[in-house]
Amino acid sequence: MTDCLFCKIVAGEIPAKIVDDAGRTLAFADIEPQAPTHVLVITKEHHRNAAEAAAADPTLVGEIVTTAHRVAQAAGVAESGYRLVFNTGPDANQTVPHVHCHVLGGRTMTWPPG
Ligand code: DGP
Repeated sequence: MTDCLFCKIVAGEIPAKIVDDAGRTLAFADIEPQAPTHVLVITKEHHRNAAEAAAADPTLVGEIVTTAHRVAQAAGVAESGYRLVFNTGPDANQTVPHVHCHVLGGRTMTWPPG
């Protein structure tokens, strides 16, 4: 998708700190980190959100989660714990309409989220 920010990162047109590039997913550091570890895992193919990615290919969201866990392991937060977030739609404050999974770790999380 030509006007999609994350598609431009996939294409190398916008720089990002890539931390994992394997198969159909890409992981890069969030530009506005909310935790010591804050990485976004996306699909290289454009889907607007997790539900649409799952509808297109049920295995794809599993690949995102597998990548997210590998990212957490590499960051050293897999054992202490981490949070995965798929914001979907305006009430969830999804600001980039390309499926992305936030991987947050390195601090104690609170609940409920804001
Ligand atoms: P969400 O609110 O769930 O749509 O999260 C979008 C995230 O994307 C947000 O945490 C900030 C991040 N972000 C926005 N623009 C860029 C960018 O150009 N580069 C990177 N690395 N992250 C970005």
